Amino acid sequence: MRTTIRFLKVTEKKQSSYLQDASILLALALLLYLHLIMEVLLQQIEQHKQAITGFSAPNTDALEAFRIQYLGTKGLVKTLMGEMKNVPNEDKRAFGQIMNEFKEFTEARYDALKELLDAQHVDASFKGFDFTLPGDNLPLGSRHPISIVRNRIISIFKRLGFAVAEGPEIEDDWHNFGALNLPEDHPARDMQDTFYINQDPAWLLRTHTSNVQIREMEKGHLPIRMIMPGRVYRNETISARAHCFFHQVEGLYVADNVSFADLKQTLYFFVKEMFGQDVKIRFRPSYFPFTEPSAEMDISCLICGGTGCNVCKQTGWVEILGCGMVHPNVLSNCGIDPNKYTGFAFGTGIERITMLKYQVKDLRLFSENDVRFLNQFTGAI
Ligand code: 2NL
Repeated sequence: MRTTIRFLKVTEKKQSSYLQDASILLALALLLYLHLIMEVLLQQIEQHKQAITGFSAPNTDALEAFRIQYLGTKGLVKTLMGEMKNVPNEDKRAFGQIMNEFKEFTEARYDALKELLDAQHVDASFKGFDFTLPGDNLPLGSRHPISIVRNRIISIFKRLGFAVAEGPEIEDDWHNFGALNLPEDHPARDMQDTFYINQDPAWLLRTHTSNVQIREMEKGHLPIRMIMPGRVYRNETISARAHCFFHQVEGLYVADNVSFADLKQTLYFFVKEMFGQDVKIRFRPSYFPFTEPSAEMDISCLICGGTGCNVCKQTGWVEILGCGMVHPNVLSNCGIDPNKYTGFAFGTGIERITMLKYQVKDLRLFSENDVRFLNQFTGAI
């Protein structure tokens, strides 16, 4: 009984040991097989590389065939990448690196083939081309007359020590009207004259560039010697003499002891630089709510020299700007003591000056973008 048991035990032991040996062998075989797969894959990749290097693409069809065969969604690179699942775990990293390198190799070859083809294409299209022929003339653009005149005005005033200031085109009631001493019921505030913003009528399109002067004075850094060029908006019916937007230059000089004599001499210098040394000026009393006293300035007619013609309506004079001494209320509205400081201000339309200087008869020409008009300013700066 005992021996039998012993025998049985021995047999069991032997059997299990054989089984173990067999499974080890099997595992070894599998490992060998998998490594063989890896070997085979590497050999295949080498062969593919040779084929890729030898590939030539004489035309775009061949190039596209290359792309589909190697780099397409069902192409070789993708297919080989799919073999990753058959690679033993410890080789996956190395295989991944080899495949990445293969992919980059194939893409680089594709780029090189494409570049070669493109270069051939360019060469072909220039075949028989005479490079000594003169080139086509490019049409030369011209600066807009309003810009030409604005720049000229800026450069004249710059020489008198005036800086340039700019400000918002969408403005509130205070900076466009209130601070300028315009009473609540002033006609300029009317919907008929001013564009109000529909969504919020507290905002409007500025009707002059005086808003910039107000903003500069509110800063409180004196003296102020500045000009304010910019676009302004008024609700007017469009005609040869009026438009719903135009351009203005306003000027402001606030300091100790600024007088009407300073105003006259500054503006006289400006018009002589702008229109020529022979031009004469005259001042007529006028009224603006923001200046006191106020005046309008005329220059002698540039067309007839003062003898009378259509442009000056036989008077010999043409109106060019409005001006005056800054109203004390405007100064105090901006926090400047009117008992300590005085100032002069003026305003003029850039379109008006441009029309006089270049004899433009219709205001609409400035905004129609007709090259037959604009081309006449080629070469002017
Ligand atoms: C015109 C008249 C003028 C001003 C504008 C001005 C601005 C401030 C204070 C006082 Cl902040 N005045 N500007 C003064 C007089 C006339 O413009 O006919 N413009 C086209």
